[in-house]
Amino acid sequence: MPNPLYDALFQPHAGSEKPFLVLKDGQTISYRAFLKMADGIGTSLLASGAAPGERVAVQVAKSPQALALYAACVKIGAVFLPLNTAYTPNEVRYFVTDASPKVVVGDPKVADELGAIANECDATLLTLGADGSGSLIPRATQIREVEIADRSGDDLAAILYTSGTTGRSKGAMLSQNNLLSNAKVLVDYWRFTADDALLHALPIFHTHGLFVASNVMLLAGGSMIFLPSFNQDDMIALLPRSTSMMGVPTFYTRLLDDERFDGDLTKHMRLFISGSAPLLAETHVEFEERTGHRILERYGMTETNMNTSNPYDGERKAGTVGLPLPGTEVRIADPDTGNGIEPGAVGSIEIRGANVFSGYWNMPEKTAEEFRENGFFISGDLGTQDEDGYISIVGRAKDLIISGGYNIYPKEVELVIDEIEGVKESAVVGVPHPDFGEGVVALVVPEPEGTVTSEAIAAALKDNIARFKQPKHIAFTDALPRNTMGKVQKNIIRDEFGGLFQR
Ligand code: MCA
Ligand code: AMP
Repeated sequence: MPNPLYDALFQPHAGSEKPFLVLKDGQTISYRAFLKMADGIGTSLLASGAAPGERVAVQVAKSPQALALYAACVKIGAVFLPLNTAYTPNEVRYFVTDASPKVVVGDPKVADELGAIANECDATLLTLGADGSGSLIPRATQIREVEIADRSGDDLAAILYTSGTTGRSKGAMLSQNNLLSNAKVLVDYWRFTADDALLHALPIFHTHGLFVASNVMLLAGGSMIFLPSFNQDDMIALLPRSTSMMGVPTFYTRLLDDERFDGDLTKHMRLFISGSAPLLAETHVEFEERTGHRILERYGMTETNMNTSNPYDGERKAGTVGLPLPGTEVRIADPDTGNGIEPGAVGSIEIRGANVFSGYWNMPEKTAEEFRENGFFISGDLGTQDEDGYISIVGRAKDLIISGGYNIYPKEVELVIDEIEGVKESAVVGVPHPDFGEGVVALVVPEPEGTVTSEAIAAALKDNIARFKQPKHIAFTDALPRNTMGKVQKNIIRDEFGGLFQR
């Protein structure tokens, strides 16, 4: 029975003893062993009610088993719904309620909280810990080879939630074809082969680490040096065994801050790729001076996978995100009308192609708002295109902060702060941060007689929103700067706090 994504990514490796994952301690997991792990997990999922088209929500630490859980979902046709491990139970409740999965897989350490959430939504809770154990993993004797579910390219493979400007997260529905078409283009464009060993230190609950890195390596038949998270010493130790690396800009600035990181350590590397957040041109230049390698920067979104990339051969222009990928149309349009604008001018970056998602889960109106009638998806990013076709991202039409590659929507944080007793209103902005690119700052207006403190605000945020979204600095003011229309002038706040985190 056809299942295009499984047939392309996993099935070709059945029985292969080639190492797929190489772990920090040197242990290797062959493709065959990995697929067997996926069969075990598939057995458990099916027994717990997962079925083709049903969602499986997952909040677990990165491990070989966590990746095999993705493979299992593809095989049985369930819709994989990964969640950031930093999300609080409150945040997870929203996703689970919205997506109504049949199965929730979570860390045994938070089984009580997640169990209660799963219960409320009639889902079954299974557990998977960072060490790869838990009720998701059946005993060896119980493992059966599960059948490959019949799926078409238009069937959903995954839902990934992205925060919304209104504060409500939206589930981007990604079909098998969205993922597969993009993976095929990227393998080709970036010349990945079975000889590649990708240094993988990204989380696997987002597009970058899951689809861009893992799907590409599976399709190429290469191996991944699979680290639980980014750790500087591990990176330095394992770079010499890798041929390629994908990372957010923070990976690159941290490596450059380390004097052990030099040309010798990277001399056999084939490719360094950066994305998810802007890579400063100066990082690009410093990296080349130190290592002789030019980082290849690309641009993508949860809703679209990858859209543009600097070329493998040819000029990798610092400060640009490169050229539209084959099969993807990228245009710069008038943000208000969607009409064409003069070449070189700043406009709305809009995307059309097989990589573009089909819409937001249960949100047809939101979906309609973000597409033009001619099928172009409005990215919310502002950019220009130069005479050679290279795109540069110069700003955002959406009020978004990107911190260490994670997206934070100010509205979501403001809504929580505004609920706190003694707070009249607040404005949350991102300002330059040497490690994370942008750091979150909250400017708070207390009620006239209020006695609210930054400690009280931090305490109230603690259980509500993920740590990475919480302000790294809280300041108070009598009134927010507003223009004559009453709109908060966030640029003034950004200017005021611009130097806060600078070294
Ligand atoms: C951790 N912290 C952060 C972040 N990460 N604060 C702000 N922004 C962050 N990104 C906080 C923690 O809450 C903690 O706070 C302290 O920093 C140390 O935490 P730790 O876990 O030790 O941090 P780390 O391991 O050093 O993590 C930093 C990191 C990580 C390696 C940059 O955030 C990361 O792996 N980022 C990658 C994100 C990613 O994959 N994005 C792709 C999205 P405290 O000490 O105060 O408790 S996909 C996408 O964007 C599109 C599709 C695309 O184009 O790719
Ligand atoms: P996400 O919603 O997590 O998928 O984040 C997508 C957003 O990340 C895009 O809309 C861009 O704003 C940003 N992004 C991704 N890659 C780059 C890049 N190379 N340079 C600048 N911004 C980027």
